[in-house]
Amino acid sequence: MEYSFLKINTINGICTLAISAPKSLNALNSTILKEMDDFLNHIPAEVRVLIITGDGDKSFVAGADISEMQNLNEQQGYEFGKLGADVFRKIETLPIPVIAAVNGFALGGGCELAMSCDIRIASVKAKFGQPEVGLGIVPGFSGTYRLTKMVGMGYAKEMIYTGKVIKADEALRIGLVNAVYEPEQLMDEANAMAQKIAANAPIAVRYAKECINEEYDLAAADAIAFENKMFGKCFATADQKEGMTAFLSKRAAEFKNE
Ligand code: CO8
Repeated sequence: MEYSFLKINTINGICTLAISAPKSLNALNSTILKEMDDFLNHIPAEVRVLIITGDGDKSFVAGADISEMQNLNEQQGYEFGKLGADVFRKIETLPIPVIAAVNGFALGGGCELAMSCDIRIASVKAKFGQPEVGLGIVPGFSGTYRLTKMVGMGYAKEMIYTGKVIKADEALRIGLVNAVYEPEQLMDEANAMAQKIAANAPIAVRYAKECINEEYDLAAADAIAFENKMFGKCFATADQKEGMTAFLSKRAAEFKNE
């Protein structure tokens, strides 16, 4: 599939996806969401980490496309919401880690996109918010769910009810992002983090992501049992033998994703 709104660049197993809709500050319309879905379905096996950012220097994603949503009826609104929610869930459960490099506005669906990624880092210019109630809708791409999990019910309710926009330092303070960098450093830092991840055993990283995601909504006993099962599965991989042999031999491990 040819992409009109996605810029993709893969170097040494690290793929960067930049959403590019300059006329609307990278707002997500249904074509972009379908392109993202297709892209996520066809990520090459050699990719170890995905970085998602916004094209240009002003916006990560300024939300879902308001002009597309303006005249939707209830059923169409449901379907548009589900399209975005399904794509974001695909990101959340992708078998590789996903880093959001938030370079500017991350509003509404943009904040929700960032929250579907495993890790968020931001430029000092980034701004986050869930302004949906000011448009007569609730956050529709799983924002009520993920923001509440991420920053706690009290702050999520304040952000969602007021629609207030917060700066990067406040996002850092409430735990919405892990780190804040100068704009020109952001992609270098995202790549450095991706390289650190990519140097580790790919199956172990994949299982760790699966553990964290699955265990999040489980009771303690079930969560611990799930991790125990995944821990055992690691010992069926060649990379576990390689990782431990390399350590004991005082050499660097050469993982083969096997
Ligand atoms: N949708 C469509 N167009 C947009 C959007 C958007 N979300 N955001 C910006 N644009 C367009 C503007 O209309 C403008 O177009 P034009 O040049 O043709 O007038 C262009 O981008 C540039 O924007 P501004 O002139 O407004 O730029 P400013 O620097 O003055 O302001 C802001 C930047 C603050 C980001 C401002 O554009 C803004 O407030 N945008 C809307 C932000 C917003 O409300 N986002 C949430 C949208 S709702 C949503 O995301 C719901 C997700 C769940 C959907 C569930 C489906 C049912």
